[in-house]
Formats: sequence, structure tokens, C-alpha cells
Amino acid sequence: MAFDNLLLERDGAVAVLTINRPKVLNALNGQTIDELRRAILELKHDAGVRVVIITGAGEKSFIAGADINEIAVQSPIDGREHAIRGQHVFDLIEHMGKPVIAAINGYALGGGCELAMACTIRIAADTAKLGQPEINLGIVPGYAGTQRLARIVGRGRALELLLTGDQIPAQEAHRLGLVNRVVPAGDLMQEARSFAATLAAKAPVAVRYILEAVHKGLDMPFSQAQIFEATLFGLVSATEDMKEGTTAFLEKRKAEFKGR
Ligand code: CO8
Repeated sequence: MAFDNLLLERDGAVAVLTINRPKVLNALNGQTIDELRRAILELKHDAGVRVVIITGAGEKSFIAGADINEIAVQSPIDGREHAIRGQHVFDLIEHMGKPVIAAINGYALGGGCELAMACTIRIAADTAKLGQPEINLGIVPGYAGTQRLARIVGRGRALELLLTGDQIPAQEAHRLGLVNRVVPAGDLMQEARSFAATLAAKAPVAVRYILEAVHKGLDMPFSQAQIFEATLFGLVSATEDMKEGTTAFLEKRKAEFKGR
């Protein structure tokens, strides 16, 4: 599949998707959002891909937000539609059933921070800066930043970040729980690939059900989420990978999961 603004590379079970508009610090215009949708759907349905890494081209930026050139001229109706369209694409990332690692190689601002928050795991270069600076443009986040940020770091911290628009360094983002790990900038992709390889070796159906249990379960009342979890537990017990995992443990050897 050909893209103008994305690079897609496969390395065994790991796919690396790079937002490739370095001249505008990888800002997300409408075309890029559309290409992301196509790429994510392709990766979701590719059984050979078990983990996806998303990063930004160049040294400086992961994604510096939605493309302000487009925001500046859009009508209110278009603005709403564009926000909803982007939200659907980010939901696809969150619900693709495979871990997605954001390798945050620089600025993750506005829509860039929102995209990172839709990923399963965030690894940041020690040079990265994160934030939701929309308030400084006189707008609000539109790709679910008000919702995911509050769920990840808590309401009080989210409100401070959203209302100040401050860019925070990677270490501060780590302290808040906004990123999982901070690594030296030069090691970022190696760390992301190594983490991806660890996740790719896990049982894919169990991985998918854990993602589903957490993401769907958090939107349910606790008692229903527990039943949902128990049902997934029952289902996963029917997999060959469950037999392999438990047998390997009892035989004191490493399990080889096949995704069945
Ligand atoms: N959109 C368009 N162009 C951008 C963007 C952007 N978000 N960010 C940077 N650029 C461009 C600059 O205009 C500049 O272009 P040129 O070389 O032609 O002048 C080039 O990238 C390099 O940027 P700078 O010269 O500004 O680089 P600096 O190192 O001086 O600064 C910053 C880097 C701090 C990242 C700075 O570029 C900046 O503040 N960028 C904007 C960050 C921002 O406000 N992001 C939020 C955007 S709004 C948003 O994300 C809303 C999401 C929901 C949208 C829902 C519907 C569409």
C-alpha cells in the first residue's frame, strides 16, 4: 500500500509506522489521518504482525499536533467532522487488538500527544516534550485528549496540563505516568524494538483479550467488567497457546506461542 506521508516497514512480527512530514514536524493533516486509518486497518488484519511501533521522522519531533494550516481555515462543521474522523482513527489504534508502542522521539504536542495516548505503551526519548498546547491557539483538543489525558494521569493533573498548555519534558511526563519509560534519545528505536520483540513473543490471543479487558472493561460498571474478564478467561482456555503455555511451565521449558 502506497502512502505519501507515512513510511511502513516490517521486521518479522513487528511493524514500524513512521509519520513522515518532517518539514512541518510531522503535523497531522487530513491526508495523513486518512493514510493512518488505512495503515492501521492493514496492520490489524495482517496476521504476521503482532506489535506496531509508531514514531516520527527526523530527530526533532514525534508529531507537533494537527496541521494548524488546516485548522486555521476550517468551518465549525468541518472542524467537528475532522475531530470525529481523527477520533475514530485513534480508536482504531487503541482497539486494533495488538500492542502499539509510541516511540516518542521529540515533540508530542496536541494531536501528537493524543495519538501517543491512544497507543498501548509510550517510550520517550529523554529529549522529548509532551503537552496539549491547544489552549494557546484558542481551541480545545479534538482527538480525545481531554478524555484520555484525564484517564491516564488523573483529572487534576490533566486539567493543569490542558489549561496551561505547558510542554513538559519526558522525565516529568514519566513522573506523571504519561509515559512508561524514558531512554537516551540515541537508544529510543532499539529500546522500542526490543520491547516490541518481548511483546511479540507472548500469546497473541491472550494479548488481544488483555487489551480488550482493560479498554472495554474500564468503560463498564466493575461487576460487569469482572464477568467480561471471566468470559475472556474461559475463552482463552480453549486456545492451543493455553495448552502450550501451561505444558511448557510444567515441563520447565520456554513456551512457543502460535496465536491459535
Ligand atoms: N501544524 C503545522 N505546521 C507546524 C506545526 C503544526 N502543528 N508545528 C510546527 N509546524 C511547522 C512550523 O510552522 C514550521 O514551518 P516553517 O519552517 O514553514 O516555518 C516548521 O514546522 C518548524 O517549526 P518551528 O520553526 O516552529 O520549530 P521550533 O523548533 O521553533 O518550534 C514547536 C517547535 C515548539 C513544536 C513549534 O513548532 C510549535 O509550537 N508547533 C505547534 C504546536 C501546537 O500548537 N500543536 C497543537 C496543534 S492543534 C492540535 O493538535 C489539535 C488536535 C485536534 C484537531 C482536531 C481536528 C482537526
